[in-house]
Amino acid sequence: MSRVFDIIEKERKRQAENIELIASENFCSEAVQRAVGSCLTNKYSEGYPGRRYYGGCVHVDELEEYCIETWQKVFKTDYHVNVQPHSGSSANFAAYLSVLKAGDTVLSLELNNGGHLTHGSPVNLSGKIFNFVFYGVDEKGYIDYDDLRAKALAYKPKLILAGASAYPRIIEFEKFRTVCDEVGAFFMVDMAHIAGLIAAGCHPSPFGLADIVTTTTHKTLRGTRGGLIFCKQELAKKVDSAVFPGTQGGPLQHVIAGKAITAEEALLPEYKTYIENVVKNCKAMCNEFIQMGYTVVTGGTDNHLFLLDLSDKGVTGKAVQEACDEVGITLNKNCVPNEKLSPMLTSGVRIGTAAMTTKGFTAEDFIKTAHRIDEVIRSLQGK
Ligand code: DSN
Repeated sequence: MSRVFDIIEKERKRQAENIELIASENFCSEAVQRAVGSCLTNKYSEGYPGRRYYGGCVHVDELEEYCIETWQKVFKTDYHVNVQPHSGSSANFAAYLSVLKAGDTVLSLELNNGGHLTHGSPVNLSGKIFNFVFYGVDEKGYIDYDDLRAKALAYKPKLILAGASAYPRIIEFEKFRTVCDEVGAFFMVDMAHIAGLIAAGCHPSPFGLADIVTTTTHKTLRGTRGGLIFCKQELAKKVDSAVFPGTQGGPLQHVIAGKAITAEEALLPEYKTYIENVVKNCKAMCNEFIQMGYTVVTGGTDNHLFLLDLSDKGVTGKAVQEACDEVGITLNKNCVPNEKLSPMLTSGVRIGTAAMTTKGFTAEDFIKTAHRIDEVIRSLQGK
């Protein structure tokens, strides 16, 4: 047997035994894994259903159309859907290319304040091709909507982007739409982190407000790794051609099958209960840290994650991440607003409850884990 299967087995065991608190991770179902590991991986199908560059696409055409319809049901939308992006990053690039030209100005949330690498970081292609400018967060860590409007009026961006990788609060999409209308900008939402909450009705929806919505399918949506783009019907052709042939070649039909099953699962009543528990558990764990005297960015959470600001604890995010790894708790270091340390060290950690809620953790389990992390942090303070 290949050595690869030994490695997979070691990772399976790690996932089974560790407490997984990385806010962007989850455990997808056996059905999703079976679809992604299926014979569909053998099929080339460049193009779109009914318009392929290869023969033998009758079954993948049916699959891709079914996947599209099922995602429209999940978000109760008639937006056009492109299910081919290989990842969230690919989805974002195609979305940008559908409405922007090189050098155009885009307004987004900065990486250090909770944004994402593909939202214009200078080390990412997005920041090299487009002229990204940034809005910030206020002193508590909430999106500063006055700053958003001021920057929009000052820079006249062609596109304004809402969405974050490390933002614990509700994002007020209507406020973004109002600013976009005021300056004539396209409105794009990258809902990757909160897509599951939106699907379950636990976060306001961007559909009907945003021109383009991108997401991954593996975070709170709990599916296979991959990306999706939704857009208003008038942008459908532009988005499709930005994905293929603009930025990708052949779609991954085995992954599209996994995305279709992810959508089916998100339509089940038990998925809504799951997401409600994710949010309830997150509040319980976050409140326990507050009770223990920790500084939490924005003072709490409305979603599936929260950020501990450790600047007043004399430990770095990196040290806490590494010490937690040693006791079987997986989380990640994270910048906090107005970060003073480098992204390799950071003053904070990000904690999410989506994955362990899938494993059946209750609020009490998360509270116990908060105390375990506190012990780890206190042991570091003595060093
Ligand atoms: N890198 C992911 C996260 O951890 O939030 C987002 O793509």
